[in-house]
Amino acid sequence: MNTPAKLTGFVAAVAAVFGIALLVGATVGPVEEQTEDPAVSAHDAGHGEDTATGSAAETPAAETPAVEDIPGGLMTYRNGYTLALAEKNLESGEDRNLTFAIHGPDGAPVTDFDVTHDKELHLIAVRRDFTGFQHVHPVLDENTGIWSVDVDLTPGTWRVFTDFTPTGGEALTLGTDLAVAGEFVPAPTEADNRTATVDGYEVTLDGDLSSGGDAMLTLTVSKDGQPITDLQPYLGAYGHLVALRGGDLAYLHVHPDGTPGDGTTRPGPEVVFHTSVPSAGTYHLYLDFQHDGVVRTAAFTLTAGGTGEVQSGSGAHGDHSHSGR
Ligand SMILES: [Cu+2]
Repeated sequence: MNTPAKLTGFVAAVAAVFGIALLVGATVGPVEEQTEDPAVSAHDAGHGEDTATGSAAETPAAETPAVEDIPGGLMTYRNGYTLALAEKNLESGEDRNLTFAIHGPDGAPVTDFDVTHDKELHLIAVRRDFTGFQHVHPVLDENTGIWSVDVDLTPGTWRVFTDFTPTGGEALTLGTDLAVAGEFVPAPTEADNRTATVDGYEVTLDGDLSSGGDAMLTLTVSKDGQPITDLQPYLGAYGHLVALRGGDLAYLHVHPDGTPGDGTTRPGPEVVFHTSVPSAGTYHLYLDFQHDGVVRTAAFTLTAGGTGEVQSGSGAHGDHSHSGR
């Protein structure tokens, strides 16, 4: 047993790490005070091995820039969680089984999820030319962490989004590509479209998107010229809206205004949402609404004004796009 010598060596190692931390702090640390905290913890660390290891190891990690500003859906891996499809290819047509898992920070499939919008996980599949859309709710095998759901996809490349909150973690939207075999005919570029018709229902979209600003979007549902005033709740709201950016299919969070039964939110004909877009450009929006027991989807295309710049931390965005594949 040579504890004093061992401890001396350890303190030297901590001091070396501390020195590096100070250098890093001096180079990228935004304020002077930030170099003080590591100094205190590294100094204290000399008296106790366990806490020393943790403090020394965490000091450099604390300098890593955050990735919160990147829109959802662009990454397959984020915050330690990975979306893993069982197969990268799928046949076209009805009732094709899609199987996947969400791997957690420990590498194992996650089996505990919080319920958001009535479900533990929402799966949205969009063909990359925006001509196909599916919003389904896979079933989890709680023993294996394997999710499974039947989908109906046309030939082409699809983006698969999983929207979930791992228990004890933050809400995440992970995305990955899925190739569907068959004859693929790309859709022509679509102009802005604020009126959608589905199964005889007409849905109009009012409101504008603008880079960096909060937007209020009002969707109005009618059929045969008559406003629909008895929409049914779907996923805890009178509508569920998904917004995707053209080009990269960045997945934006959209919040419904009001909830059924709150005493003020009416079941149509208007359904109101709030969102904000990170840049100018084209956005594709999909509204799921329920009436007479059937969920239908209305699709829109909208161009957001603005400068075209990412609204905040543009330097960090550039850096992270490389690691975010
Ligand atoms: Cu859903």
